[in-house]
Amino acid sequence: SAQKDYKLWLQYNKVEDATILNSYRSTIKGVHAFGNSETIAIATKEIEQGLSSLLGQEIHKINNENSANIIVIGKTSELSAELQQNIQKDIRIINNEGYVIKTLNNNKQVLITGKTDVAVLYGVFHFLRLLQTNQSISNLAITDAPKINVRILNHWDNLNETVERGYAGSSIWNWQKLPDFIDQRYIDYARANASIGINGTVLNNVNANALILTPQYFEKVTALANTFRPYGIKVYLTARFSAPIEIGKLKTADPYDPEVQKWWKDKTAEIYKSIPDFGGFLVKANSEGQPGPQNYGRNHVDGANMLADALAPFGGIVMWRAFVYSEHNTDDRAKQAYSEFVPYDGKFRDNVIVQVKNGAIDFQPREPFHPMFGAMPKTPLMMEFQITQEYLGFSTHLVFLPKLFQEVLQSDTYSKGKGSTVAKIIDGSLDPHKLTGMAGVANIGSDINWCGHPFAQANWYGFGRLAWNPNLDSKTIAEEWLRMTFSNNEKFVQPVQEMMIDSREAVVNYMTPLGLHHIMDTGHHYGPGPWVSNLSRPEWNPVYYHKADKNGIGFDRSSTGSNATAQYAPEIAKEFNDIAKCPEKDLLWFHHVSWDYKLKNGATLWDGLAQKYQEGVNQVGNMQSTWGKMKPYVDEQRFHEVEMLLNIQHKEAKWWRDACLLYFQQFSGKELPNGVEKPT
Ligand code: GCW
Repeated sequence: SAQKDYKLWLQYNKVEDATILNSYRSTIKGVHAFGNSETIAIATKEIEQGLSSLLGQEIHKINNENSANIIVIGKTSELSAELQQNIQKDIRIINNEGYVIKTLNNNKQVLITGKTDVAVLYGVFHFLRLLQTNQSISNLAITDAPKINVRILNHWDNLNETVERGYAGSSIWNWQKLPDFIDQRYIDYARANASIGINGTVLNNVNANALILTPQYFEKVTALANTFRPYGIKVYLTARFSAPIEIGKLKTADPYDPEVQKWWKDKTAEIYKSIPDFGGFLVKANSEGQPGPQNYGRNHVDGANMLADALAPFGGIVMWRAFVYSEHNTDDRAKQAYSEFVPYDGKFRDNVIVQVKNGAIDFQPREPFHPMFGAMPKTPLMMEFQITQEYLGFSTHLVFLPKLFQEVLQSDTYSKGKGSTVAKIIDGSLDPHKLTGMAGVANIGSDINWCGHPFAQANWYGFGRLAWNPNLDSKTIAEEWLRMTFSNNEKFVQPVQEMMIDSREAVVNYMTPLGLHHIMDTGHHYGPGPWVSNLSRPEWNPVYYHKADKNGIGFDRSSTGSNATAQYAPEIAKEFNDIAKCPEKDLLWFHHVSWDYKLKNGATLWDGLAQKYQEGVNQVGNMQSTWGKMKPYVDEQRFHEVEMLLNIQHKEAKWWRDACLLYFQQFSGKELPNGVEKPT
């Protein structure tokens, strides 16, 4: 069953329900494929093997395209004229990556087609998902297409096999054995990504090493690009801004310097020579000590546009990160990215997209949406989520992140009035943009189970699904994933789905309730550290964020404080700014609140805070008891792994509660309310 861990959501267990199994068996007798590209070969193998395993009987290729009860796959332009006729109308309305899955009346065939081979592969995975989740496959008429163009993983992988903020072993890229040794894991990685529609990967850390841009590494990157291509995945690299100096022997990396411009043009051309579909560059510049255009008195636009000009002739893009805050800037860290970037709206080249983290600080268990969303209508903005759990208990705590992602995506920015959700901004439907994207900082490593925690696989899965359709419901995602990964038994699916959905609020409650943030121990960010105050940069210290004193707790970002609220559209700014209207989940993010302040339920802030910490502990207790009952439905190994991890999570939820309450109690000077366990 170590193999089960490795197989992710592509288990293809034999369908257990006899009625469903029989209906599938009578619908599917074989597979016919049009076309002979590598991608079609992969799609054919996937559907043959997937169906054989799901149906518990061999499903073979059928040569006669007119046979009854077969699955027909192929790119629309390669289908028979008759089939093309059948599908004409459906195909017209979808983009190049979209597909149609349609039951044809003639011989009860199911046709899976799209404009490209990769679209067919996506359609095949969708069809298999229907069976994996025991849905009906009669009278199918599905058309689906991704709403976002660039659906991409960001690996924070270094060239020495370590992974920044990685909690699942070492990097899966074996640079030493590449280019000649193609690890089976690269293929399995591409297949898993294709199954959820991910179409890009940035191989290396945003804290970049310029060596990745040397010929020695190009060979290796090319080998990976060749492996991923048939799965529809493009390779991207991070570009270290000072590379012209470090590997190009130039004296400067000033984007105004013609030699520097030429260096990047030549470098880019060199990449495209061996990787004709290279995706482009991801850049972290003038952020946390990384070099950038500001080192030369230039700005983000100058830097991004120089790289964009080098990539444009080949169709490549620049993803320029907005994660900036400066040691020289004494303004509220939460305001700095907006202040720095919003004035540049409309100044970037067409092939630049600005990559914005979901919140203004840094991947906390909860943050209000980043105020840049909605504030730069003339610039495409892409979402950056963190799938790896840097601030959410690494790969030890079970936290279902699609719930967090959905909360952000469905937040209303009001940038064009009510209903201007973050989802509509990043999918380019509110302010029409052709270039759209969503990035997820990968939680993938060399561990047998890829992600460190069996349930962390759901976060990779859910990221992909939301990048495809940012309006999906996290409940649906959890249910799909559970059925595909573990079991279709209702007695398993219902309670565990609830457990996953609740897990997000649980972590907020036992770590950072009511809008608290960034009070994790510093450096590694694991466990509580609200007392830490000795780091060189003030905004690296937890005390900067909670500001607890005898009068109360919280960061005043209202008009009486840093006025970060003013960076939001007036409708929400008003709400966040007013302590009485501010959603309680964000209260201490925006306000410094007195210990005696009355919360909506009548409790004082102190009592309410303590109760939230306790609630978090109780929620993990509930997760343990839910999981405890699932033994009959799960293989022994995964059952036991999750059980042990939940035990740690419970212990650590108490650690969080006790550490934070004992620390904050020094300021509040109040007793713990009834119902909150006293630390022992
Ligand atoms: O979340 C923080 C991390 C850094 C990371 C940085 C970033 C890659 O603590 O490790 O560096 O953000 O996103 O650039």
